[in-house]
Amino acid sequence: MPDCIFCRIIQKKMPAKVLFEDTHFLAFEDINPKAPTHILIIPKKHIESLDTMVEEDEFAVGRLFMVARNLAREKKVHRSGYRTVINTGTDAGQSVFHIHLHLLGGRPMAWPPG
Ligand code: DGP
Repeated sequence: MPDCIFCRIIQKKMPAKVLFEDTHFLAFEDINPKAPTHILIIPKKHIESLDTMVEEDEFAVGRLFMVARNLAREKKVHRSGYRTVINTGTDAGQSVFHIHLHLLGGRPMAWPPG
């Protein structure tokens, strides 16, 4: 997707602080962190949102959580706890339409989210 910011990051046409990369996934620091640890984990396949995922995307979306678990351990927030969030659509505040899992940690968090 030429006009997708995250596709541009995948293609290295835009800089990002990359923390993990393999053939099909990428994780990088959020540009506007909401917690001491705030990482975005994305599939390299352009999937717009959870709402537009199809059955063949099931593994990719599940794998986002395994990458998040590993990064939470690397960042040492796994004992204190962390939050994983996928915003879907306007009401949820999704602003980039390339599915991404937020990994937030390093501070206590309120519930319910605003
Ligand atoms: P969401 O609101 O769930 O769609 O989250 C999008 C996140 O993406 C938001 O926390 C800010 C982050 N973001 C937007 N543009 C960029 C960028 O160019 N680089 C990085 N690293 N993060 C970005």
